[in-house]
Amino acid sequence: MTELNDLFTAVADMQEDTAMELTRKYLDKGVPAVEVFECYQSALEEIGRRFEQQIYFIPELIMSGEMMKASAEILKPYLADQAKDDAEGQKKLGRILIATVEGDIHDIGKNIVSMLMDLNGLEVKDIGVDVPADKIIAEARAFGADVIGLSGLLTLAFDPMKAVVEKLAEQGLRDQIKVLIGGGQMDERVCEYVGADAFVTDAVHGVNYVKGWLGESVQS
Ligand code: B12
Repeated sequence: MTELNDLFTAVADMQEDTAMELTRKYLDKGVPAVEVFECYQSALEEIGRRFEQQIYFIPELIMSGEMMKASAEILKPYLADQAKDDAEGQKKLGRILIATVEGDIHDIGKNIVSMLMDLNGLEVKDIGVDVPADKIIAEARAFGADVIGLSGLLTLAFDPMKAVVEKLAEQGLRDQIKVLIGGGQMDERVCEYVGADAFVTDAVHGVNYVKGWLGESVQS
């Protein structure tokens, strides 16, 4: 990833035009889209750190979101090409319902996860952001979901995630539906607290978990 240092700097320093130019340049040169994407993700982590240090404020967070969205548009066809070979000709592996939990409106990561799940042969229903637990469960039932994927970037997202798992259990659905939680703050302890089946901090591992659960071999 050393090669992508200039892209990292452009994103972290909010130089959107340079960032988009470099994104196109690296993709044209054949750098895998996943690597370019990972560079964005670490630059956004740096932006988050600068926000915590009060070097950046809300406008920068908003701008970083816009940059990530613009880059996702450029990356999408390349990511699609990479996943096409795997998924082509296969019937859908299973169904995943995806939502950002109540109180949290971050959706860039969630949208990327939805896109990657779809590209990898899953049937995806993405029901948006700030979704209450009851709605998530009702939608999962109606959709016949095998997996519920919950996104949350805020510490405040832990309790709403836990509520989904508890309500699934109350309704006797916990054994039928796997729960995968994702977001930068997720770790073993949060996973245990929430009662989820697994946690991830990036989309690619999320796809691998789901494929593993639904009978495909897991790759790292
Ligand atoms: C952009 C951004 C925003 C944008 C979001 C725009 C949008 N449409 O999403 C805006 C400006 C709206 C925003 C608002 C706020 N934000 Co904000 N935001 C960020 C920032 C800089 C980047 C997030 C991002 O998009 N990353 C890029 C994507 C690709 O990465 P990702 O989201 O982590 O997703 C990946 C993985 O986590 C995983 N994943 C995510 N979800 C899922 C789900 C599943 C099922 C799976 C499998 C995987 C998965 O896969 C994704 C792809 O690999 C982060 C910093 C950070 N490093 O996360 C802060 C951050 C999340 N925000 C933060 C805060 C505090 C806020 C605000 C409270 C600020 C305020 N005072 O108003 C509000 C909260 C609003 C709300 N109620 O939700 C804090 C949270 C701290 C905490 N402990 O709770 C962070 C960490 C910044 C910081 N370091 O302080 N924010």
